[in-house]
Amino acid sequence: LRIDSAELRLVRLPLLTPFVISTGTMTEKVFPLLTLRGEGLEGYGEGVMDVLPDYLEETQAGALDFLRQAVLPGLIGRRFANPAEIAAELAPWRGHRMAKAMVEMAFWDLWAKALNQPLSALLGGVRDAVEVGVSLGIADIPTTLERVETAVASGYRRVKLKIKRGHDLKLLEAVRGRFPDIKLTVDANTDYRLPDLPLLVQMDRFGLDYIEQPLAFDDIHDHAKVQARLTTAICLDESIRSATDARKALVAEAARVINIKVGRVGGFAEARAIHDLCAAFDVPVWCGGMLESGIGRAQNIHLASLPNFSKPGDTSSASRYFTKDIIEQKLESDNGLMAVPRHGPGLGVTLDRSFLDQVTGAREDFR
Ligand code: OSB
Ligand code: MG
Repeated sequence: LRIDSAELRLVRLPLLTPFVISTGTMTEKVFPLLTLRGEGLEGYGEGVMDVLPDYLEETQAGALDFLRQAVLPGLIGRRFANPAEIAAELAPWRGHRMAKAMVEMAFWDLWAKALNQPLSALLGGVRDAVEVGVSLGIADIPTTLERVETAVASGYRRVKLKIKRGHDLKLLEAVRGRFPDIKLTVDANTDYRLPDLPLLVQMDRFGLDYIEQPLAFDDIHDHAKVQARLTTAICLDESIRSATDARKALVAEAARVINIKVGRVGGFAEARAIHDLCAAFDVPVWCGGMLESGIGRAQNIHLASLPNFSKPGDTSSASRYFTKDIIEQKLESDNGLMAVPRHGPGLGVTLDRSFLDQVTGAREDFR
């Protein structure tokens, strides 16, 4: 499969509701979108790095510079037989997993289209639809209760509440008090430290399915200390960038659940390796999200069709985030189930090109 050309866009989509987490507030989703072309087909990869390094270290400026200087010009005119050959090309470079994921994911899409297969089939997916929940940003307690009510009424399979220091136990009292039976989780996005252990222990009484990423983004060791003292499972997100990280976390018993974001870990092959490793440890995984547009959402849904994605993911209806998406299909959940998109092979979605042009800030071509 020969790569004939590549195109890199920076896209901006306004968010319907500002999304607040412990590290900051997002009012629009800004993301790089890579297109790889070959055999008359196109493959797409959406990047999950933020403008500034507030989730992990990668930034859009750094990622775009890396792709344009080190990666994309060298791919044009070359042949790659399968995704592993592309991954081998990217492997020597340090870090930049989110940027590498864009290239790897776009190639998987292109390759799947060349083979006329749905991406999920090539990844080893076993489901036509995946279970999803919602991730609710930080808001005052009455607003949060309303949002939980709406999510539960829509049939979402789990509610995840963003928390931070000073916005945790009271929130949980209120939500658990009103909704005693829902599957409930929290995500701290790294806001706590080991001395907060007594507070984290108090969360055990709320019957949470897991506590996501309480401690530092680059920590595994201290999470093991906390996990040993909690009955509630710890779920790692930011701390797991690779199958090697996952192995260390599993061996250390730092987590009993892992959130896999394909865009965070460098692509589908690494995501699948983490998935398989967790299955071997009897640790369930679920598919996280980064407020992606339709391309990133399609990437997530295909991945989440693999067997060990046994907890509901974060890929809720696109209409919760945007008035209009860059794809022609509507990715909407039905009673907490999101169908794997099958409007053609690969990612199974098609771009709304005129709208994409409207929301594209900058575009670069490599040929
Ligand atoms: O930690 O999972 C996270 C969004 C931005 C950055 C980090 C996270 C999130 C979410 C949103 O939780 C998930 C989604 O709705 O896509
Ligand atoms: Mg998270």
